[in-house]
Amino acid sequence: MQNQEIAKTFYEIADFLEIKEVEYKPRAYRTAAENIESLSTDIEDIHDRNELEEIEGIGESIAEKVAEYLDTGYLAYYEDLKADLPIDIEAITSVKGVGPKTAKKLYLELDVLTLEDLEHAAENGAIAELEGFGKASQQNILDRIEWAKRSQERMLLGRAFPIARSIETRLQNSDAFDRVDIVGSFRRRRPTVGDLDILATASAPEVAMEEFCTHDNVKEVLARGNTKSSVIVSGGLQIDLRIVDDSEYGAALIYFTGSKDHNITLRNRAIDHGWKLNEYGLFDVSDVDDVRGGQRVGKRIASETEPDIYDTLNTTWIQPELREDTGEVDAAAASELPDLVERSDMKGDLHLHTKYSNGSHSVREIAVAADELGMEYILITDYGPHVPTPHTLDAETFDSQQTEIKEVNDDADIAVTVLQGIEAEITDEGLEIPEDWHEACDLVVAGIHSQPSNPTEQVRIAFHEFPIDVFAHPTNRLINEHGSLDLDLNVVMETASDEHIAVEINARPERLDLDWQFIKEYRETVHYVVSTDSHMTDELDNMQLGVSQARRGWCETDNVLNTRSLDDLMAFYGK
Ligand code: DGT
Ligand code: CA
Ligand code: CA
Repeated sequence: MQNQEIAKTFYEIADFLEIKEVEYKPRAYRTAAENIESLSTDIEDIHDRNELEEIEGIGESIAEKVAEYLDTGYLAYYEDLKADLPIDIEAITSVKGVGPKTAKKLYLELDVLTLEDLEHAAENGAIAELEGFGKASQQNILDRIEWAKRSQERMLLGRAFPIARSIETRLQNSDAFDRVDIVGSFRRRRPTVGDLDILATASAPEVAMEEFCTHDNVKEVLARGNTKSSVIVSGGLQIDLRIVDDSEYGAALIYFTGSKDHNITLRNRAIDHGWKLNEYGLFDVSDVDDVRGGQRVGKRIASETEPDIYDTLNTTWIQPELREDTGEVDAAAASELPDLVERSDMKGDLHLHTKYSNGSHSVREIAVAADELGMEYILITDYGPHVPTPHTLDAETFDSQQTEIKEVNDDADIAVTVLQGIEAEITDEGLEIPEDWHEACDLVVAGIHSQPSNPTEQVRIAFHEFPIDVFAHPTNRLINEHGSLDLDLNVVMETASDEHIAVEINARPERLDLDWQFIKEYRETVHYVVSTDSHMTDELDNMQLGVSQARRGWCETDNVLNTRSLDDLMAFYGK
């Protein structure tokens, strides 16, 4: 899986071309990078099928570059650009406000090659001295550098997903491996992962390790042994592989799934029984003088499977998404764990963009794709006026969209029901959309895409005075880019509840907004919807990411409105 690596290379090419003031091409490479980054399929498979040019935004010339990279592991065009300007452009421009041209200037004047160089230059005051910069922009860089560093250290779950799946499938299909599971934060579906942890069994561990460490995708081997190895794969992600004994697999699964705090709570539960729990098993150490005398001291009472261990500890098995030490062990002991919502419960998607705003596909294309995923209904929500983007609907495009939706609904070959909606901006004036749009829309989704000075009040008033059905990406955070709106969520959630407005769990990898901790906190107060906010058909599959966050927030089917049939959904809204 080299999707991320290629996307990153194309982002860099776009930056280098922008520095050279080449016209049009930077945009083309950036679009290609965005589309490749969001692909859920392995780009190598697409190349093998000779279908690179069928990827949205990829024409002949860019397809050739992808092919060259995949075939040779090298892209001459990129290497030439990089030789001219040997800077870590991707890292430096990941600092918000530092564009490619600024990066070039910082290189020429201050020899800034890396993010670390940039941080030093800002800390020692050199940037403020530069013409056109000053103290304020230097401080701005310092403030933003933490976000940039984080984005270098933790990969979005949605970006790690295809990489993880591809490695998992490869190892599962290999004769050298028996059992294979991805554990760690990935298994718990944290919104970002520091690395991927893989647990496996193998009859000949040396052979399995050899295969793992020498695969084409491995860029660097950090450590290599017979039971544990760490490598960096294409795209920069670290993968830790541990091979354990089959008889201890359950204990290792629990240990390496974490979280660390969940493990500590479990271990304390074991200690209360006079037992010892570690990565090798659950041991009765009541007859043992020194429990520190070894890892496998005492009498082994459970270790083969996770349920064995949880059962013996007198709790039910705990879903990995819940293992964050927020009360799940006590709930499991009382048999009161939630019956978590599942991907297969989802009947609709209530936030989708088409070509009428900045999506890549038509209403029909989105409908066909949603149909294939088995959705019962979808809500098309292109941007209304005042969303800060050039791609908003106007009277004419709104009408055309309405016509197209009707055509698709009349097409007997497409089973999914397409609803007309809108993603409206909440401004100081509330929702500034034409009166007749309200009538035409089946449901209205509203959100904030700017930085108002008092968002809580703005939201509260809009909720009271305008017919809003779903509050989109409530905090407007972008993981690894910027933080949340300064919202009083208590007020927002109470008002949403009073006004019968559902709160969105946005499934885009960089949003996953509302955050799971708040989902859990407010699940008794509001109804949620999980929506993909897709801008292309490939993104519809992000539903699983959104659902995983609802699960981390302890949501059951009842907590999530779009698990309901269309009739029941509309009944909720009194429509
Ligand atoms: P990450 O990689 O930062 O996204 O988060 P994790 O949770 O995957 O953490 P990682 O990769 O350092 O370790 C994987 C699991 O191994 C972790 O979830 C729990 C377990 N583990 C690691 N170190 C410790 C430790 O010192 N104590 C305990 N109890 N468990 C640990
Ligand atoms: Ca990890
Ligand atoms: Ca790890």
